[in-house]
Amino acid sequence: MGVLNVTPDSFSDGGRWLDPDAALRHGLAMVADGADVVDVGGESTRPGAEPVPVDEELRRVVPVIEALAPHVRVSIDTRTAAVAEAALSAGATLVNDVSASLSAVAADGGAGWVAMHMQGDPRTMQQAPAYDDVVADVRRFLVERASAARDAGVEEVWVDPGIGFGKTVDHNLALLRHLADLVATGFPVVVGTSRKSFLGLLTASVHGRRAGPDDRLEASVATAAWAIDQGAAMVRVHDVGETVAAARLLAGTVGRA
Ligand code: HH2
Repeated sequence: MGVLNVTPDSFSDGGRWLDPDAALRHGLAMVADGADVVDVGGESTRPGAEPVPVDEELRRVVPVIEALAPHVRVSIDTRTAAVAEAALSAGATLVNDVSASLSAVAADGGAGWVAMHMQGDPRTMQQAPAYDDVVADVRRFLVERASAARDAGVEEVWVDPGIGFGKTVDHNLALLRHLADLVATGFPVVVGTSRKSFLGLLTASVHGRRAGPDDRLEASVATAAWAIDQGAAMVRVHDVGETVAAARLLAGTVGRA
């Protein structure tokens, strides 16, 4: 899943794809690089981000979805029902839902649904994240939401631990280390580590400085490869070509039976 943020303020690519033509070109480039899905988002959910008015979110994403949908499967990355509905009408077939609350929209529209775990909301989620047992708590939440969605008629339900959404570095690492627990639920798992700030902190111990978003490629690819190896069915990434190359390398060498 390639990330296409049509926003002025996303943490790593804010402002780069705000122009619809530039967004379309970048989406098609990710397809050429091997993306099976392009995830279009019109609202940043980085820590501290403020909500975007619905009209503005629609203005950003709908033209880009209409232009991309004939070429590739499109998912809509939103927390807002009206935006998810409009995106499905424009040609998206997957609702990527960081709020894990829009399953009814997916059911009504005959679309797939990604339920992601988030503690709190983007404005405040990194202030003091706390869990009894992060792996068990996230798993329980996702199985509850995913099972309810399936019972309500959503045929394609994915789960995502929500790396960086109300989690400390240790929480993120525990979720990655125990990804197999989530895979064992039987729901296909999506993982998004790409360029996230915990990678900057991890590489600080290697490089002696904290890496910025554009300097987290190796850590992004390494953690995506780890997720795939642990059984994730999809990884959400900015750097599609590099990630696909790494995944193919592993599948064709180490992973070959
Ligand atoms: N992460 C982000 C946004 N959407 N969706 C899923 N399913 N999983 C994720 O981990 C995930 C997500 C945040 O990353 P990004 O879109 O690059 O940044 P921003 O929220 O600033 O636009």
